[in-house]
Amino acid sequence: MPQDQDGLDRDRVIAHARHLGFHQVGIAKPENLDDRARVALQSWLAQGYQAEMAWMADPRRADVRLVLPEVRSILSVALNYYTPVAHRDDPAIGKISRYGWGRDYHRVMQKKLKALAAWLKERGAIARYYADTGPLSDKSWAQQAGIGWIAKNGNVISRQFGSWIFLGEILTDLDLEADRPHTAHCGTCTRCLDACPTGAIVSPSVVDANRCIAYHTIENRSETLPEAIATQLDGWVAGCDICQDVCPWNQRFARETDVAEFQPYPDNIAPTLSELAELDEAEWNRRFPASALRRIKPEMWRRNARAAIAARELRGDRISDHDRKTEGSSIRSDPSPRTPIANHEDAESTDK
Ligand code: B12
Ligand code: SF4
Ligand code: SF4
Repeated sequence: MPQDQDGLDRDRVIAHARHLGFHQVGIAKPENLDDRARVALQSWLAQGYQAEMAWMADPRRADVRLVLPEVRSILSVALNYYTPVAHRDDPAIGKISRYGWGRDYHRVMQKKLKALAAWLKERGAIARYYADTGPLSDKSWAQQAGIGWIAKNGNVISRQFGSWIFLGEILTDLDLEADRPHTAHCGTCTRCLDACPTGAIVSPSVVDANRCIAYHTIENRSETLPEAIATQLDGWVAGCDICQDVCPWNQRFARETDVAEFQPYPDNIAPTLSELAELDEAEWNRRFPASALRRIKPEMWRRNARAAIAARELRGDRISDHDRKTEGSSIRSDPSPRTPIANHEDAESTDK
């Protein structure tokens, strides 16, 4: 592929991506992925921090050329999803993390990526797109492409939007001029490590999924949650935003998205735990159409909500009689949240 196929240079590609609505766009080179990133991924896997997410060990994740041998540039894109709505700190209410409040980000992101890839293909380029849908390390490419830095809380933080951004990529054979990798700006801050209630951020940027509330509420398919997780839910039933909420960069840089589809579905802002503890298939379909939260099956919602109710009872928080009735045995007596969860039947992964 010549450098300027049909006049496709870096500025034109970036301008078109912006025109399609991406909030940030950067370019990385396949050969430039820092060796330290590969080593860190291998060490993360070696320590079992992927829990039951076996698909994380796909060797293509460490070498993008195994995904597309012709790749010469990686376009990394970001969409801001922040909406200025606060979580309710009410013992009867379940907390759903921001990423899942509105329409499924995979759909929103893929629609734009598909349009960008089609535009590139019409001009003779190879273009393949991913939005958490392939064995790619979204955060590493975003950091390489200058979108932001991989922060101590394990998320990419952008100077324009904080960490409330979704990431995606297009792999192309176009030889486009790269951006400079983003520098890190956490400094000596440790707020996220200190705030994580389960000690899941085992060292700066390294998240042990076995200890992470987001993993257990979204990915863990077991009947019960480990006790050390369940007792720390503090109302979180779908993901967890604690390590992002405490981040000073988010308090400074977050600004409302212009993507209407990311505005919260009304039922997602303050669902009662008692309702979620009894969620059936029909209500699940009604509440979560075209939602990333469909990854959490009805029985997982019930498990999470019952565990949250039980945890609040243990802490002596006042909850309604109705909540008491629905409280179940969703806490597994397991002293170690690091123990990988057995019987994880569903091999479905975000890497489709
Ligand atoms: C597996 C996974 C999870 C797991 C593990 C989390 C994790 N931090 O790895 C679980 C289920 C816990 C999870 C939770 C969440 N996730 Co998630 N998840 C992923 C997934 C599929 C892979 C991430 C991954 O590769 N992890 C493995 C580790 C080893 O990789 P890493 O953190 O990228 O980087 C490590 C090394 O590579 C190294 N490294 C990387 N580059 C470099 C460079 C240098 C110089 C050095 C020294 C090191 C280094 O540092 C890290 C050390 O372990 C990505 C999508 C994708 N395909 O990439 C989404 C993704 C990371 N998740 C996302 C989101 C939104 C979340 C949640 C916020 C959802 C929620 N609210 O509950 C939480 C946040 C939890 C947290 N604190 O990280 C977004 C993050 C967007 C952003 N702004 O960064 C992503 C990118 C999806 C997307 N396309 O938008 N997630
Ligand atoms: S998402 Fe929650 S449990 Fe996971 S690392 Fe962040 S604060 Fe800890
Ligand atoms: S809270 Fe502090 S250490 Fe954690 S990600 Fe934000 S700036 Fe970095």
